[in-house]
Amino acid sequence: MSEAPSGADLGRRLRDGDLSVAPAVLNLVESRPAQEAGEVEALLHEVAPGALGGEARAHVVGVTGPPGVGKSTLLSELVRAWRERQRSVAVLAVDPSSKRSGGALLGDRARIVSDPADRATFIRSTAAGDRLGGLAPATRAAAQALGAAFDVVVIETVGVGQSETEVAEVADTVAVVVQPGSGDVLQFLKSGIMEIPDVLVVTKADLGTVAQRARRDLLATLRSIGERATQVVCVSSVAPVQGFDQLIDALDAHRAGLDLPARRLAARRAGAVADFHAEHGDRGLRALGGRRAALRALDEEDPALEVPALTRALEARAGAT
Ligand SMILES: Nc1nc2c(ncn2[C@@H]2O[C@H](COP(=O)(O)OP(=O)(O)OP(=O)(O)O)[C@@H](O)[C@H]2O)c(=O)[nH]1
Ligand SMILES: [Mg+2]
Repeated sequence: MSEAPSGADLGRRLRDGDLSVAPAVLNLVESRPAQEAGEVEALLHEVAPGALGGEARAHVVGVTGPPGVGKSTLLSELVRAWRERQRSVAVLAVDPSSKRSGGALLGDRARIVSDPADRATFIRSTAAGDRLGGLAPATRAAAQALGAAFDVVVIETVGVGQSETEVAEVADTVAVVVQPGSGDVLQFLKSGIMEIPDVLVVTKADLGTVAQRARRDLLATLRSIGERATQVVCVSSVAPVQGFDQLIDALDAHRAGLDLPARRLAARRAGAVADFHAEHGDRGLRALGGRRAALRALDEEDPALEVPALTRALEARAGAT
């Protein structure tokens, strides 16, 4: 048996565009023993902006929405549409099933389907973090690492209301998937419970005019709260499949309008605070003066630092106060 490649080795290979290391990268970031933490840090160091000479190439897309809305079916089609455009795609699906109470929907649940022989597609499910709607630290690390090699990295999470907030910390673009005729998203948007998504996707357009009506209602609501930038796209993920060109255009348009370095820097800082919180709890965060103070403190750190180095900077501060 050959030894597992080191974190630095994996990072260098990602930097060279080697997509075949994706499974090994996931195994490393999901590994439990604490001695692997140094390896994860070495991996992330190799794919930090300092080593890459700029931000990672990938478009990091968050896809979120309530259970059963059709996210996985949509992603099967979206991955296919991206691959037709010669873009390599990694999907990190966050599986909350251990937390799900009802389970009635599970029987109806679709898997993301992809061509197993295609080396430029990588799909992996990981367990959700401990915090409600939380992204596991492994998912954040995997997104950062794979972003150095893949053209698109998708993070799929279940939920609506809170979950897009955490996804928004990591992703360049957040797409929220909604069911036609579901009024709750309208209410969430109006009441401010929900952060405004970058793209809204109405699924199951094959079911008829109800999808177009949902799109008009969502657009009217967005206008009424002064949000004109969010695009609303209708798709059908089952035959006749439709809407995926428009969806890709909407995602690309959002990415093209981004201040990417600013968004990525904010993502790394939020990731460091999340990792610090996971490790040291509410008490640790209080020692730093709370979440906002922790984020402000990171303003003083080198913008090119990778997440584990930022987390250590927070730990040093917490120890010093
Ligand atoms: N008619 C129609 N059915 C769809 C469409 N997309 C998904 N479905 C169906 O909706 C059900 C749920 O789809 P999933 O893709 O599993 O939904 P999900 O959001 O991933 O669900 P969870 O992973 O459980 O949160 C399945 O039976 C799909 O076949 C669509 O565009 N049209
Ligand atoms: Mg699913």
